[in-house]
Amino acid sequence: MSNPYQEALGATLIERTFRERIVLVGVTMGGQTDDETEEGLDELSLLIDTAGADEAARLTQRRDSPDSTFYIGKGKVDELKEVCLALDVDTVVFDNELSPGQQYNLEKALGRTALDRTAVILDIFAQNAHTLEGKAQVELAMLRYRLPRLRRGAKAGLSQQGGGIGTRGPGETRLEVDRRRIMRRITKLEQDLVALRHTRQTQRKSRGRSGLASVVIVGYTNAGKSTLLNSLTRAGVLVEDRLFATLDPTTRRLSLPGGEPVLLTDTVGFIRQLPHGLIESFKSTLEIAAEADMLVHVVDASAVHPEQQITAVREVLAEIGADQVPEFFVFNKADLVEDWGASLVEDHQGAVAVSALRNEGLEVMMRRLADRMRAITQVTELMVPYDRGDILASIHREGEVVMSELEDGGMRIRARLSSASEGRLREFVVPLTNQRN
Ligand SMILES: Nc1nc2c(ncn2[C@@H]2O[C@H](COP(=O)(O)OP(=O)(O)OP(=O)(O)O)[C@@H](O)[C@H]2O)c(=O)[nH]1
Ligand SMILES: [Mg+2]
Repeated sequence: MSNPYQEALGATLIERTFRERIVLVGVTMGGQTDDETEEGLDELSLLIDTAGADEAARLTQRRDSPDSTFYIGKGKVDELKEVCLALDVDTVVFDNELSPGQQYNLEKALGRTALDRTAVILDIFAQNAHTLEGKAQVELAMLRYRLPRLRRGAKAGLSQQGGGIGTRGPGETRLEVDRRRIMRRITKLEQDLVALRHTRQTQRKSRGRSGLASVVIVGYTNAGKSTLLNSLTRAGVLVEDRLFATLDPTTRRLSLPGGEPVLLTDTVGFIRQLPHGLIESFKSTLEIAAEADMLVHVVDASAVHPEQQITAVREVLAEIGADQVPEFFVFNKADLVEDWGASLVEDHQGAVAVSALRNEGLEVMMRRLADRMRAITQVTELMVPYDRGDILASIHREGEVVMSELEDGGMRIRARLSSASEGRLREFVVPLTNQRN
């Protein structure tokens, strides 16, 4: 823009309309510490920043249980209103999940928009979905979230105050129309997604026939999953220092050293308290992880509490039925970590430390991954004499036994073993030529 007047106007417009300012609210409950509440709010602050807004202030309260009307106490609601007035803020966001009723009551009492963490995550997802399937999944999640909250929304809530919610009137009738329209749209989206899921399954089956194993990168949002895929395969996936930059999966072929090529997929990241509705709507995307042969679990080793992020990721994996898939830990952003503490890598068997950004540690990672893949795909046959209970025990401990049979000379076992275990057990391995089929 050349006109200085227009430039100035543009700048003001951006200032006024672009970055909304928001008051954050956190509640410390039960055995939680104040630090945990603050850390939750730090993450919420990142989320609203990603959604395009700024934190103006934060308010916290300690409670035994949520207030059924407002989530926080009435006194705290008054305080919240004063803070909003003083800072000229129109929106508050709770780090906890609000029921539709609580959300409505808060908006009425505050005269402002009251949102929860779920609404912010949905907003980010809506901004970042690009494929047909991603968009449909996000829209479905948003409509399911909106349906029980139809009467809310600061403006709707306020304008209906006079007439009284729940009384039959023009507003109510419109509400019913809206509700029916949304329900029809939900049904349509569900049908579309079933069809898309079907297509995806067919594609997967044909990939399965290609015989390539599927390795899926999972992990907390912003851990560096897309950076890793790019470094390994030059996939050119968008990398951003923002949460949920990736929603739609990308798959590339990756040749492992001395092994078969595999298909490596980068997909949506997880977060603490990932809204259940989103998980439900993203089923077809998340299925990729559940059906993988191996999960590469990328962890940001420079995070304040990497272990908590691991726990959060595992909770989501369990919810989508991917907790039985073998997991390979990759501790990323090693370049940012000076003190590894005693145990991060040691505590997780077979884990490696890398810097996906600087291409460090990736060769070791690839070799380790190749070894793990070999272990889960290749079956070794062993003959173990009866008096070697120690060997039998270590095969069961270190590998996955697919068959064992009593024979004259001892126990014939077929098992999937890592190359390290196979090396140790070399004297018991039956040469291919002597194997039974
Ligand atoms: N210092 C450092 N930064 C890294 C490393 N790997 C990734 N990053 C940065 O971390 C941020 C997030 O990286 P992404 O690859 O987008 O992370 P992601 O896990 O795909 O994140 P989502 O798709 O948003 O869930 C970016 O700013 C990257 O540049 C690393 O090894 N070291
Ligand atoms: Mg990503």
